Amino acid sequence: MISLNTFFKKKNLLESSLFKIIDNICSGAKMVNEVLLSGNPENFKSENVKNIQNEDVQKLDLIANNIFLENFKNNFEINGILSEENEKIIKGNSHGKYLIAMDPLDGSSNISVNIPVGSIFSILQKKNLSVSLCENDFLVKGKEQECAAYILYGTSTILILALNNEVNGFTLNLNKNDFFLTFPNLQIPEEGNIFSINEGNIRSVDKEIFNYVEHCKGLNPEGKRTHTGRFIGSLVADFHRNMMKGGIFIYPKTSDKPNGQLRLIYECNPIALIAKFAGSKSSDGITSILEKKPKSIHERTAFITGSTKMVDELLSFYKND
Ligand code: AFP
Repeated sequence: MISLNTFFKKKNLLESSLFKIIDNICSGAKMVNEVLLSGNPENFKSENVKNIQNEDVQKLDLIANNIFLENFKNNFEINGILSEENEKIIKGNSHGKYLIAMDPLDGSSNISVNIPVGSIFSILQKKNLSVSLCENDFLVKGKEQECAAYILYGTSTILILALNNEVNGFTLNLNKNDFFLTFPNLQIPEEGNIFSINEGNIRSVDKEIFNYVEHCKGLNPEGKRTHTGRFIGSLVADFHRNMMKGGIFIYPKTSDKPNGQLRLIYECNPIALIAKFAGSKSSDGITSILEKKPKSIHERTAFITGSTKMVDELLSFYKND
C-alpha cells in the first residue's frame, strides 16, 4: 500500500502548492481524530450558542474549525478561507494562489451519540491576484474547483480526494500516523438501491421528490421491496455509503428550509465534484450543482447526488410534469 506522499510523488505533485494544502488537511484531520478518540465528554457538548445560520454550535465544531485554521495559518499558498463557522471570510497571504471553503465538522449534531462525522473541503484558485481578497472570490461556480476532499471519521478515518478527474480514498493508519491509498480510482456504481432522505420532511417537499420516494418504496412483482432507506444525518457519511454501495442522497427544499438545508459552497460543491470525478452527477432538481453561481457565501441549496441512474430517474419526475 502506498502512502499519500508516495501517491503525490508518483503524480509529480509532491512539490505542488496543492499537496501542501492536502498535507495541512491531513494534519488537521489527525488532530480532530485524536480529539474524537480521546472520548472526553466535555468536548461532545453543545456550546449553547447558535451560528449565523441559526444552528446549534457544538464544542467540537469550534475545536475542529480552530484546528484546521491553525494548520492553514502558515501556508503561504492560501489567500483566503471561508468556513461554516465564521460569518466572514478569513484573509491569508495576499500572494497565495488558493482559496479554501470548508465545513470543519459536518454532522456535528451526531457527535454526542457516537455517530460518524466528517470534514469537507473545496479548493479553488483565486482568480485575480492583483485585487485583494473579497467575498466575490468565493462566489464562483462549483465546476471551477480544482480539488475537493472530505474526511470521514467513521469505523476508520478516511480521506477521499478528488483531483485531476480521479477520486482516491486513503485510510489513516494509526500505528504509522499516516494516510495510505486503500480505495484507488473510486467510481460510484451506476445503479443502486439505497435512498437517503430525512423522511421527517416528506410532507413539505416538492411533489417530484415525494413521488420519487413513493416510487422507491414500491414493491416488485413478488411483493418484495425494491429499495432500502438509509439516513444517518451526516452528509459525508450518507454520501460515502452511497458512493461505495450505490444509492441516492436527497436533501430537498422543505417548508422549514425553503432554500434547502445544505450549504452550496462548502458542502454541496465539493461533494458534487467528488461525485463528478467518480462518474456521477449532482443537481438541485433543475440545475446541475456545479453550474450554480452562488450569490452569497453561506448560501443553501437543494441537493441530489449519487448513482447516475437513480439521479436521472429522480430528475425524470421533474421533466414528466
Ligand atoms: P449538523 O452539522 O448541524 O449536524 O448538520 C448536518 C447536515 O448539514 C448534513 O450533514 C445532514 O445531511 C443534514 O444537516 C441533516 O439535517 P436534518 O437532521 O435537519 O435532516
